Amino acid sequence: MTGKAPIEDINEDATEMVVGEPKTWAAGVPGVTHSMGPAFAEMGIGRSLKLMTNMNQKDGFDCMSCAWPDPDHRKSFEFCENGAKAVTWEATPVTIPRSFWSEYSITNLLDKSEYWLGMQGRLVEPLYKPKGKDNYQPISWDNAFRLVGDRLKELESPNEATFYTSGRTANETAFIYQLLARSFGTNNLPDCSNMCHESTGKAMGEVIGIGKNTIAYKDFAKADLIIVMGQNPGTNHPRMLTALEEAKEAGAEIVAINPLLEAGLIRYKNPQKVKGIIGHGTGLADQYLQIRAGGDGWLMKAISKQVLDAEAAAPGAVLDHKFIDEHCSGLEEFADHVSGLDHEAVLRATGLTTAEIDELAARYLKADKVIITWAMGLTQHKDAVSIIKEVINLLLLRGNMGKPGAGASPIRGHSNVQGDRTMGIWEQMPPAFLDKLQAEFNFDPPREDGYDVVKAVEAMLDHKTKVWIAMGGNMVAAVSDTVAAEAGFRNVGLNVQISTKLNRNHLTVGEEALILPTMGRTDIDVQASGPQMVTVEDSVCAIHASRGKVPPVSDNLLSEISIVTRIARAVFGDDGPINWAGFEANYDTIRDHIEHVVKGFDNFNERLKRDNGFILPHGPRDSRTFNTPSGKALITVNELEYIDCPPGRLLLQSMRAHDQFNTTIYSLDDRYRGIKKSRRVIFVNPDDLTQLGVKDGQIVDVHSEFTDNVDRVVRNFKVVSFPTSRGCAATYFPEGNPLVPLGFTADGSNTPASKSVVIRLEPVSTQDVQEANSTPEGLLAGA
Ligand SMILES: Nc1nc2c(c(=O)[nH]1)N[C@H]1C(S)=C(S)[C@@H](COP(=O)(O)OP(=O)(O)OC[C@H]3O[C@@H](n4cnc5c(=O)[nH]c(N)nc54)[C@H](O)[C@@H]3O)O[C@H]1N2
Ligand SMILES: Nc1nc2c(c(=O)[nH]1)N[C@H]1C(S)=C(S)[C@@H](COP(=O)(O)OP(=O)(O)OC[C@H]3O[C@@H](n4cnc5c(=O)[nH]c(N)nc54)[C@H](O)[C@@H]3O)O[C@H]1N2
Ligand SMILES: [Mo]
Repeated sequence: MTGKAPIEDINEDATEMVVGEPKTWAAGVPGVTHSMGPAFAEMGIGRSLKLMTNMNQKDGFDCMSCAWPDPDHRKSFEFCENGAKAVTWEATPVTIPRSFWSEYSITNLLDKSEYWLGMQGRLVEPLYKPKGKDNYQPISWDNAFRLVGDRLKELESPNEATFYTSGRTANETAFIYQLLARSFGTNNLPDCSNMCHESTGKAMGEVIGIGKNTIAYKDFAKADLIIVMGQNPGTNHPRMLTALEEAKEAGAEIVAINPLLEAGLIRYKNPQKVKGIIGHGTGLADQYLQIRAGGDGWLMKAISKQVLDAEAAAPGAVLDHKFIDEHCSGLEEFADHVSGLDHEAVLRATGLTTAEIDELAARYLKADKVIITWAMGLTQHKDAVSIIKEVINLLLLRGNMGKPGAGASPIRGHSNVQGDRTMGIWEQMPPAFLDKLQAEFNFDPPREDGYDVVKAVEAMLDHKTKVWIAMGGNMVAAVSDTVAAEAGFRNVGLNVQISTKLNRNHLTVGEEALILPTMGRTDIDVQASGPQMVTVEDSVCAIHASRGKVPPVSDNLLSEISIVTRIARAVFGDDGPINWAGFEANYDTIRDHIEHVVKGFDNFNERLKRDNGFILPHGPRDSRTFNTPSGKALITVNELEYIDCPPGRLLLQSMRAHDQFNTTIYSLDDRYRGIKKSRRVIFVNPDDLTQLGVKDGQIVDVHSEFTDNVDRVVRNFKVVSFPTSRGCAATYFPEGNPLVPLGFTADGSNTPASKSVVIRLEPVSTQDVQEANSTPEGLLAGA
């Protein structure tokens, strides 16, 4: 099916915004109706039900909306509102007609919003933008692959090519994609994880030897205390609310730490229960700490100090001495360091009161089993790596690791971002992995580190990148410093995007560009040996199968694996040592290689067929073993940053609205925060508004302030008075990205520090806004 009524672009006008009261609970009946209504309307009832009843089921497909794990006992509907949106967006039968590409030039399309681009329907034919032309035009698959092969073979150095990955990519695809890059000769494998949980991987990798969740799903129901930090599960991991509800019913306390009051953390109405449909639902947070952004490391340190003080008062009764003696190092230095912690500095950095901090310490000391979960509210700060190390310190002191109901629980974002890493998507894979790759495939993998996301943009700006290949994603919109990123992408010789839907990255291109349309997770994938499945790894290291359930919208679509293998054959031919054609014909052959190269995948195919999946081994979780140089978990001393905000300035974070998936915008609304009809919003505490002399509802330009003195600005945002902590403001990403300088990244992980940006607001007159709005603007064109 091609086309339905033309999609009107949405008006990116902050003056159109409708602001209501923020909600104090999440999900419930509106959650269900919000999810099913659009699905039925867009896909028809048959296709919708087929998809919804197969989502996250054992023989179904894995939801692509987030990496939340599945419970052992799955319900017949195991999905949330936002999962339904993601599936509907992907499995829409609407396709982009061929006439579209002559009708719209790239320059025209740059004026359209991400919403409009994504709503045009599925990409169904390969497209080529030749040198000197401003339009994409259809190209055959054969010619497309020949072109990519030729351009790669013409390079002077393999490092002139970069291979980006977005975290939806399945394990099998990721494995052969990194194999393609490395056998070509480069470690330039940036991925969305560089912008996401890289700080987590770096911190946990250093101190406990592995960057992944130390708990299993069932541990939630066994915990005494669950601390949810820097995470908005009501929007980004809605099924987590069910796990929290179950934990609560089993007696756990829940503490939320977040500058914003987030509806999903306050109260939950489970749409799958009668009680959720009528009545008040479950109150979730027993304590809600509205922390100053970036203050979490200070808070953790302050709680650790209280733990150590309690131990001093009752020696032997507070710390888990057995665990620390056997498994940890660094306690003495840490105790010494923390004893000098300046309480006033803690209050200033956290914005909390002594009473609030004491209450959390009392909860922590009372609990035998504690889980701390976190996401982007911790990872995207300048000293994110230190903040996360402080979380681990606190857990280690009382042995909250490698026992039931306790542990560190970073909740991943993209549905397979964790699996992609396991498969070798990383610009700095360790030598042990490269050695195995060398032994299995008989070539010398490059050993020097490649580009991460930020370095990839810098390389583009320096004209060092001739070929860019992206397995999904929309990096130009996802990365910081939009203006610099767009300039970088225009320097690339050939930009190849393997995608399901149109986005901004297809339009910010240099001389030549290709769009290679591909199947999504929902699509049935049949190859020479029959129907195929792929696998993914969720946040708790569970590997499971995913099988598409609906026929692809066009016979012309290729699977991601077909595309990768055919690019490889265009480069290496068919006589090389790697049997790329065999990979395409039967994905089991890829899994056989994974089994030989990646630890934990023994009998991969067999276990998959027998049990539909398995849990990967994990030293700290399974046996309290730590793969660090000393074999111990490290309790570490970290100097923490205090982000100073001069008078008249605010500390800005950028986060997701309820109706978006990263750079994909489903609508302009953010229901739980009471925002409708525009995303150009900046949330500010009412007392700060009074102090700044800015009115609720005022239209402002937002300028960020950095020492490089470049004026980075986004224009015409509406100020909304909101319950966020004092001195802090919030806006949405990607709209906020132009404010973050490319070089402003977390120490140690190089993740854009998009959640601690110092800004000032400059009111503009409504007349100026109207004039500005009469010129068409793309979603990101406010910069
Ligand atoms: N529907 C939907 N689901 C998604 C996504 C999506 O876009 N839409 N994206 C997926 C991806 S890739 C990811 S990584 C995850 C992201 O999941 P989240 O991390 O929940 O995403 P954000 O919207 O960035 O929310 C960050 C939260 O941290 C808080 N925060 C900000 N700064 C601080 C701080 O300094 N301290 C503390 N304690 N809190 C802070 C914010 O107020 C906000 O509540 O979600 C995944 N799931
Ligand atoms: N300021 C700020 N910036 C941020 C963040 C933030 O919180 N604040 N969060 C960061 C985070 S956590 C992340 S993960 C990144 C996200 O960065 P990316 O992963 O690069 O971005 P997405 O928006 O998830 O990518 C969406 C595109 O993927 C393509 N796609 C969708 N499904 C498929 C598929 O099945 N196969 C293929 N091949 N393509 C597909 C579609 O074309 C779609 O337009 O953004 C980061 N940027
Ligand atoms: Mo993410």
